[in-house]
Parts: sequence; C-alpha cells; structure tokens
Amino acid sequence: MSSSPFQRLLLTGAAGALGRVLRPALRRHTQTLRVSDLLPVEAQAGYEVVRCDLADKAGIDALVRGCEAVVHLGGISVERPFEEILEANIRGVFHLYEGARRHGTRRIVFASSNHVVGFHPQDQALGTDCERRPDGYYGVSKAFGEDLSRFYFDRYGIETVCLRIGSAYAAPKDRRMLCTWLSFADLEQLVARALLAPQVGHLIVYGVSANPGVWWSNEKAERLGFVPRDSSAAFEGADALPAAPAGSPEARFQGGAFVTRGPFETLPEVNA
Ligand code: NAI
Ligand code: 15L
Repeated sequence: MSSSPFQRLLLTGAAGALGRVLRPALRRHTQTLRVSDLLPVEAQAGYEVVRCDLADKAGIDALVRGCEAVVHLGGISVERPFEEILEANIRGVFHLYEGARRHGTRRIVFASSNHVVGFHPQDQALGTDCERRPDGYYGVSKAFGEDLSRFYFDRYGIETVCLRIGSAYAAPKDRRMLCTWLSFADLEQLVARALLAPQVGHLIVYGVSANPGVWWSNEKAERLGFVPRDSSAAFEGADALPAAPAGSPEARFQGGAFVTRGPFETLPEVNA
C-alpha cells in the first residue's frame, strides 16, 4: 500500500535553481520522481532521470506518459529573444499539456511569473484577476501558459495551479525583492499545497512570502491552505541592498530590470 500521494510525479527544469531546491521535497510526495531537463540531473534513489527538450513534442509526450502530476519549472527563466522563448516556453508548455491530455495527467503546477504583470506600477496593489501587463517576451510566454492551462481545464478538465512567483532566492538580492521575495521554505509549502489540495480547478496565485509592503493580495493561495511563514522583514541587510535609480523604469514598474531588456533584433537598421 503506497503511503505516497503519487505513484509518479514529473518535475521539469529539474537541473535549475528551483528544481534543485524542490527535488528533495517533491520526492517525499511520490513513489517515483521523474526529473527532466536539457541539462544533466544527477541520479538518486527514487529518481527517474530523463533528459528532454521541451521543444521536442514526441519526447515530451513520452516524458509525461505515466505521470499523474507535473511540476513544470522548465524553460527560459529570463527575458530573451522571442525565437528562443517561443521554442522553450510557448511550444514547450503546449507540448506538456498535449502530453497531459493524451496520457491522463490530472494536476499540473505551472511556474508562472510576476512578469505577467510587470508593467503595473510598483505602487499598484494587484490581485490575480488584474489586467495582465507582461513586461517582455518572457512575461508574454508565462501569460500564454496561464491561458493555455485555463483552456486545458475548461476543455479537458486538467487541473492547474499557476504560481506567479515573485523572486525565489535564498535571500532578497535588491530593494525590489523586499516586496517580491519568496523564501525556499515558502516555495516548498506553496508547491506542496498546489499539488495536494483537492479540486483546485484552475487557479492563479502569487508566489510571495509575507513581506512588508507586498504588492499582491493572495486570497486564492490562502484557499489552497498556503500560509507564508517567512518575510523579508527578517532580512538584516536590507539597507545595504542595491536599488534602481529613483524615477527610472526599473524603479517605477513591478517588473524591475526586466522592463528595459531588449530589443534583441540584430537586423540592419531600417532606414528612417
Ligand atoms: P532556471 O533557469 O534555473 O531553471 C530552468 C531550467 O529549465 C534550467 O535547468 C534549464 O536547463 C531548463 N530548460 C530551459 N530550456 C529548456 C528546454 N528547451 N527544454 C528543457 N529544459 C529547458 O530557473 P529557475 O530560477 O529554477 O526557475 C524555475 C521556473 O520558475 C522557471 O519556469 C521560471 O520562469 C520560474 N520563475 C522563477 C523565479 C525565480 O525567482 N527563480 C521567479 C518567477 C518564475
Ligand atoms: C523571474 O521570473 C525570473 O525567473 C527570476 O530569475 C527573477 O528575475 C524573478 O523573475 C524576479 O522578478 O525577481
């Protein structure tokens, strides 16, 4: 008799920063943890390591087969040229949901991002039903994932919790992150709640700790049972953290430095 909620759980992006953080925690929820990435992932007991490119439709179909649930962290995690984002984040999330549809996966936790709403001003309080204002191709790709997962719930009943993660690091790295920070412990709790809560349907929640001055109201995460235990208020080095110049776009908008990335075109200048 398995005491684990899942027989086989898939983690994509398993070689990444958050994948490395979450692997041990996710292993506790499943008989077998299937870990996948473009990059190598070291084998461990209870792991199935499967290297696969999210752009490879047939490969992702085989990857998802046999997995009751997926934590989807894989993809490009910063602002990059559209063509790169298209393959990894847009085609990639479509391949994942097609695999889930074909193979009966019932629950997906999708790593979305605060950059879906990055062009809202920093003094704007937001819920998850606010107007989306992506701050680049990366943010657009995460908005696409939120919409695609909504469609796969309405059409096929595949449940998804989209996590609009703020800044998930061991500690805040700049002043902006005093508002957007998500501790690793709170990340682990949020992902577990998103995986294990009964009947989530399709939900979008913020991934953020209980920081002072937090921009995002997170009632829907509370419905999952998520109670952030950490806060950037406890971080002692706040005054020494770098801040964007006052009045700069990085200081004005919630997306911070992402709002000024690009354009990336290297085509010859168009004659005016
Ligand atoms: P990361 O960049 O460290 O990890 C992403 C992983 O995806 C990498 O190991 C990379 O090799 C893999 N990957 C990239 N393209 C791929 C492809 N075509 N096929 C297969 N694998 C591919 O990113 P991190 O920080 O671990 O973030 C995990 C997820 O959470 C990402 O989706 C990111 O967008 C999202 N996120 C992270 C935040 C953070 O503060 N770390 C904040 C908001 C969202
Ligand atoms: C993200 O979505 C990125 O993946 C992460 O590297 C950070 O830049 C984070 O947003 C942030 O906004 O701090």
